[in-house]
Amino acid sequence: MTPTITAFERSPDRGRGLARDMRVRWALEEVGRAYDVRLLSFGAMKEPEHRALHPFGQIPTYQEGDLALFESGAIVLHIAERHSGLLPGDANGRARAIAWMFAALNSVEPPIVDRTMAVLLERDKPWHEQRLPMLEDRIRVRLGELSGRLGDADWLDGGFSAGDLLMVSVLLRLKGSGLLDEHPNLSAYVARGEARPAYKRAFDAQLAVFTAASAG
Ligand SMILES: N[C@@H](CCC(=O)N[C@@H](CS)C(=O)NCC(=O)O)C(=O)O
Repeated sequence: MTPTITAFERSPDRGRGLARDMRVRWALEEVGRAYDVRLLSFGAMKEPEHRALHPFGQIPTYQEGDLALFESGAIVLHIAERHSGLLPGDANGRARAIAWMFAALNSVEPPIVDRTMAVLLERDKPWHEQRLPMLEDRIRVRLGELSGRLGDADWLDGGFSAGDLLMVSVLLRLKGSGLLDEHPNLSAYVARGEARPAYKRAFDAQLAVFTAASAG
């Protein structure tokens, strides 16, 4: 059965690949799984019909037969567990790749999202100029640690995994901030992720939605 995911009808990032359905699209592309997309307006996301799928009224969701999932990390894990290509074959390697998935979402994404929200929503606050450097320093700490661990390896733990997919997705949110450029190995890591054919297919598909909405 072809899974259906939900995505923004008109993404606020203007098709730059940052909306979180991108991670799900990328995972599906990596494992060669076709999928359908149901587009939602901001209003529709908050309606009871969608909240039955997603308690927080957000995207992405994932439906496949009787299964309905929310949370991009859970969806990527589900895809990775049911197809080959995103998790190593050995049990310990799988566990470590899953740890990197959690690290991306729990340890690296939160300070990055804090900065994004501050830049988007708090620019006019009198304390914004003081708060921003503090938020950026928190990110710098994480990036320094991550950079040290990655070293000159291509991926975080052996071959490309769902851990890398989520970590690259999270780091992409820093594009344009200059923070990633402080660590050439992390910039190269993100570029390796973006160069994967599956990433490009997912990006193009997401961008096509925004382009079509803008033309209409
Ligand atoms: N932790 C959730 C976050 C989901 C999320 O923040 N989705 C955003 C799009 S990237 C959204 O739907 N924003 C609209 C809203 O919250 O009203 C996940 O990883 O799926």
